[in-house]
Amino acid sequence: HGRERRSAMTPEQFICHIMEAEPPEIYLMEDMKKPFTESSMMMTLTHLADKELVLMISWAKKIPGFVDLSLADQIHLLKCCWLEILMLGLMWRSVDHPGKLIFSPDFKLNRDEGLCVEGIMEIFDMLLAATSRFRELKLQREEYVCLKAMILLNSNMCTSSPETAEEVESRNKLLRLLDSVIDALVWVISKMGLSSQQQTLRLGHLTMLLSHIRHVSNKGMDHLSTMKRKNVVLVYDLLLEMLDTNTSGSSSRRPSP
Ligand code: AOE
Repeated sequence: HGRERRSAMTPEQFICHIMEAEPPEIYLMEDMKKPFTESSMMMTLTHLADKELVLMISWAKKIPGFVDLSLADQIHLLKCCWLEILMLGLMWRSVDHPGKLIFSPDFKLNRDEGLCVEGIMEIFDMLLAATSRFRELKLQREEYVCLKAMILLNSNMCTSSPETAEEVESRNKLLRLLDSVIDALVWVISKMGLSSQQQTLRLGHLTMLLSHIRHVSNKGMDHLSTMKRKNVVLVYDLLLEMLDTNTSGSSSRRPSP
């Protein structure tokens, strides 16, 4: 059934759907009282992330086939990759602003502003470095939406193998969905007028950047849990639960590829 569904949608149609799924920009519309303190900056970032996570759930549900996965898989995928997805979005918004992180249209930070939060500058630098790489590659919007869907659908891939028939079914759907996204990305790149070798290289460079994003996300998660221990971040209960599953113990830590 899932296979028929997949072949019923061309890569072009798939791209159309995930382009339309893109969440709107978020404005904070608070008077940002600069200079920031450690606490006010973390509060602002947390407030932003909170709003983004709500939109992220609606975004995921608009990816063709996502809601056909088991609910357990849907939740697990989002739990595994939420910070990577936020970070890729941040990189996309910042790609034309060297040296700046565009958290939202009304909340832009220079690297140096990271000085007021202990340990955040290291993360900022990694985010800025990955953003520069996307700038060098001249990342296109269509490529960006494919990469974001790939992060979501791939985040589960190396966890415990399915056991029940339902789990196997959902896993198979997931694999076919990943095929669709890869097909879509390959199609987008093929429209760019590159030689076939350059197309292959571009696909390689773009997908290799995903391992850096995973790395920065793991570092960011460590940083967030440090902040939490210091009680700097006010985390909402639902959100706190997710943070715990990603930072408590090495068993739940996904290895960097
Ligand atoms: C990156 C991109 C972005 O758009 C926003 C933010 C804000 C905070 C930033 C982070 C970022 C980059 C890395 C930073 C981090 C602050 C410290 C770290 C700079 O070094 C992220 C703030 C996140 C605070 C919320 C934490 C709880 C979220 C838990 C999620 C959860 O529980 N659920 C259930 C997820 C639901 C999935 C959709």
